[in-house]
Amino acid sequence: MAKSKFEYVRDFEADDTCLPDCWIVVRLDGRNFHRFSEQHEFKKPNDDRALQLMTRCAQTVMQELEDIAIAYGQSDEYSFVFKKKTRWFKRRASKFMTHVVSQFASSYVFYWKDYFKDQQLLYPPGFDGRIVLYPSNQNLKDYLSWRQADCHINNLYNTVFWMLVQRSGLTPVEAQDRLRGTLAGDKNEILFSEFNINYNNEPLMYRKGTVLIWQKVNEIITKKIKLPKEAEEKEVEVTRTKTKVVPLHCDIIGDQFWEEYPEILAEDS
Ligand code: DGT
Ligand code: MG
Ligand code: MG
Ligand code: MG
Ligand code: MG
Repeated sequence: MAKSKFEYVRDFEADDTCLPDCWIVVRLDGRNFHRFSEQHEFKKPNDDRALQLMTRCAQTVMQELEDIAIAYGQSDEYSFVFKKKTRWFKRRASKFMTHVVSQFASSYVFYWKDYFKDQQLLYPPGFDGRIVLYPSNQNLKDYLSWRQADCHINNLYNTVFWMLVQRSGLTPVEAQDRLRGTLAGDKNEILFSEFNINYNNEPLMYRKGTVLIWQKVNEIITKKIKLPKEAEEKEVEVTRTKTKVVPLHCDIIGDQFWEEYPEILAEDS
């Protein structure tokens, strides 16, 4: 094919191929969700609608894009882990990042009303994205552990903070002062002795965030078939095995999760 004299401008494009054999992680995060959550009256500290909408968007990303082995989300962020051996878009970093973030953002608007019902979406939300490569399985597990530990630390803090504000009538500054320098044990103790809350009984989705993995599920569907010798169509039940994106709210820091789902880190992924 004949090339135009302008063709040379292509050479100005930077090569952003991701290193081979590394896990490719894309993490996105809501832009200024401090304001967004206030304006849309998110329940504090955790709004089920908001968290479930985030997960719905992440499921869409996993279903629409290729080669995502696992995703992890909490608060206004989600991380997507692409398989080590993926050849999707020749491993170009910009393709991974922009496809993940744009698919997620459009899904957020598209599915908004399914979760927020009468609460109008007041302005178009945005998300930032970053990409990080992890060469070993241990690095990847440590990355995901880091995000889940972050979820735990923030959620414990926020749970006590909002109890002090909403139930004890402290101002946000007073609550902040009260919690300054406290350790996890102290916060658990405040929750228990002052509010009769055992932190371990708080919903798992709040404490652990959401893990998305692929799982085979059996579906029973009814099919209409026409037998050659019979005039009428007959309904029969057939079982189909489908691979679906399933949300879990479990610990991913310990070994148990990885032993239960060895296929996630399998060599050929
Ligand atoms: P950024 O990410 O630098 O653009 O700024 P923000 O404001 O998004 O900051 P970030 O991502 O560190 O913190 C997430 C914010 O989102 C934080 O202010 C709390 C809010 N948020 C996330 N999930 C919930 C929720 O379920 N309920 C409420 N009330 N707020 C939430
Ligand atoms: Mg931030
Ligand atoms: Mg944010
Ligand atoms: Mg965030
Ligand atoms: Mg195009």
